[in-house]
Amino acid sequence: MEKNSAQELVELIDSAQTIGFMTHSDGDGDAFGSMLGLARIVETIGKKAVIFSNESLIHFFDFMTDEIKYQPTSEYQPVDLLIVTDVSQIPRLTMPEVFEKLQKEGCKTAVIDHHQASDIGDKVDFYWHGNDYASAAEMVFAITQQMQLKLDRTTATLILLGIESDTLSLQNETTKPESFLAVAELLRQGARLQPIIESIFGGQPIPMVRLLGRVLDRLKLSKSGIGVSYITLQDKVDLGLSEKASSGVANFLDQMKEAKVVMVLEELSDGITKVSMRSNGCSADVARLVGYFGGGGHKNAAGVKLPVPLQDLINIKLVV
Ligand SMILES: [Mn+2]
Repeated sequence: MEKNSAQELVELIDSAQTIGFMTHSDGDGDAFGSMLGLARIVETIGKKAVIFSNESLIHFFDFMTDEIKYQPTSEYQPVDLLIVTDVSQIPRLTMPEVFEKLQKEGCKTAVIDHHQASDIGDKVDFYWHGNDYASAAEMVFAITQQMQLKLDRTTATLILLGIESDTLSLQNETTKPESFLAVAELLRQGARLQPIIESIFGGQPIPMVRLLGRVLDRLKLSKSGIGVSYITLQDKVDLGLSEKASSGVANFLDQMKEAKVVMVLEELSDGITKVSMRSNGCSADVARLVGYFGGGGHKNAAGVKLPVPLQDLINIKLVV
């Protein structure tokens, strides 16, 4: 009988003693949820888990920081196996240089991802491309099913948070019947839905609301339904915002009835601009579009960092 991908990954995990984990930069709920959930799973079967990251946890996880005990390392250290979750391109990793060094030192690398295909599969020892999964966290859930593991509340909640955030609480187009089944089983295993909903969808802190005000003031909507706005570095200084904000802002603008595609430009340091795109209002494939510029994501939600100053981008006149 042919092995399925979850089974193959479980065998890889079994053959390793120390396992490293990494995800994509600007980590979202699914990135952290899938990575930290899987790290806890390997710990429960007696392995040592090392989280490689130079990022702090995003506020979605505030309600569970005490139980997670997030202690990543931003330095190289040897591990037997590195598992990367929710990433389709090496440059998108939080620490691509650590990834490369690990590979050079003979560490096995495995990727589990649900983004549109890229060439990452050619560069690693194991690649599970679950493009029919709505979140990487759901793939992690499939691994726990394969292992026939009973999860603790914290692990179940981490995985559920990943699913809820990537599917906008089981509402977007990528949501499958299997997503509902996974959520049902996670709830049965003790996952806490209410604090997740509260932290992801239950209102924004005041600085974020004020930022939305500024973004709405600047919003331009073209005749064909393309909505564009932007966030400056000064906005974040004025409002005391530390996190990258364009993804949340883009999700908010995506609710506009008149907009087919929304684009939020966020000024980062060193002349870099992050572009977050959403297209839940139509069938446009924004992952394909940003793919031409080295970005990635999903059909209706994608992003890219461009080496172009914000000012140059907002001066471009939309003619569509
Ligand atoms: Mn994801």
